[in-house]
Amino acid sequence: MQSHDRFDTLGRLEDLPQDYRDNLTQQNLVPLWPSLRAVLPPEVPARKTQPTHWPYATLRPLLIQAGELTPIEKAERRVLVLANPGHGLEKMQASAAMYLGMQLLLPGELAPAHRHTPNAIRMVVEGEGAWTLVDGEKCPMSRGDLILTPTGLWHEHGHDGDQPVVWLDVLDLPLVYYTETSYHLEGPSQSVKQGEGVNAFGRGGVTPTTVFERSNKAYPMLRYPWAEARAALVSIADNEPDAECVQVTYVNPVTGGDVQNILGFYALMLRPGQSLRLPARSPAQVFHQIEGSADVQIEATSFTLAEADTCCAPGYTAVTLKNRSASEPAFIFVADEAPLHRKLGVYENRG
Ligand code: 1HN
Repeated sequence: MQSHDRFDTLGRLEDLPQDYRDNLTQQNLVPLWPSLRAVLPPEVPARKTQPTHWPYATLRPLLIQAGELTPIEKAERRVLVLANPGHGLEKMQASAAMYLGMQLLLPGELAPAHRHTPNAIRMVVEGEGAWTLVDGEKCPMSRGDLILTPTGLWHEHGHDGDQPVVWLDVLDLPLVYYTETSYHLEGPSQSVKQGEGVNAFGRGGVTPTTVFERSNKAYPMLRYPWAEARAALVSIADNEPDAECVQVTYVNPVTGGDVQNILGFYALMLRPGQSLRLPARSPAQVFHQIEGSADVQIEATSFTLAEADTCCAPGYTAVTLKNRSASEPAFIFVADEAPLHRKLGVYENRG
């Protein structure tokens, strides 16, 4: 009898005579049918990405210890990678396309100039006085600021303050590495140029007119101050008391599109006591608590995000976020793989 599940028991490798299998192997040939279900499972993709929580309270002392154990000259970038055990820690990935790391820069240190094919962003976690120089634009780093280091742009980090500075790096390294396009170049320290950046593009609704000579950069704005994103969220929440989701997307102010090609970045506000269910969509997501604390429910897994904590959720999974405070708003930075999924044509929202 034929039915819709007529292919449910496919032939196994062991069903084939050994000499036939040996002949295939010798010719670099592989039968598809024993592996077909593994690469094309029914309904929902196989995901190695596990819900994973990296509390800052336990990460921070280990990062400070890295500062004592390894001088910057021996590290170039002093980073502890937030690795998802579902992928294997050695793969250094949070999800299929996202890499996360917490980077420590101590007063007076310099992380030398380089550029590379993966796109990076920094989300500043703590400390004052550090800066990153991206494509000649000197970007001061304050808590909650988002700073872009898009593909191919020179960047280096320095620190003129007197306390440790820590930031979260989010890169599309796993994807770029998988496509065999990941490499870097070293270079001399870059000179500071008068940037346009936030001065030219930092006001919503207006951008500089382009008919006169302008630089026409692919990445016109590199630093997104937290004070501006926070103010936007608070004003949306005040203006739309019934809006369920108070969220902003970090965009390229000229195109209005995502700030980078592969990963998307957002800031989200939970009202006091609010519980917000994010629908099951194809991209994996990362949540980093900028202010306040929140309970995170990812199917059967739940975490409490304290300030500066980070967690990730696999794709095709609904996530519920709940502000633990009944009196203060909570603010969460979100990174996801939506731009990549849209470009690939595999983006889905399953509700
Ligand atoms: C990188 O260039 C930085 O510039 C940080 O701070 C982390 C992880 C992998 C590859 C390049 C940085 C990185 C990285």
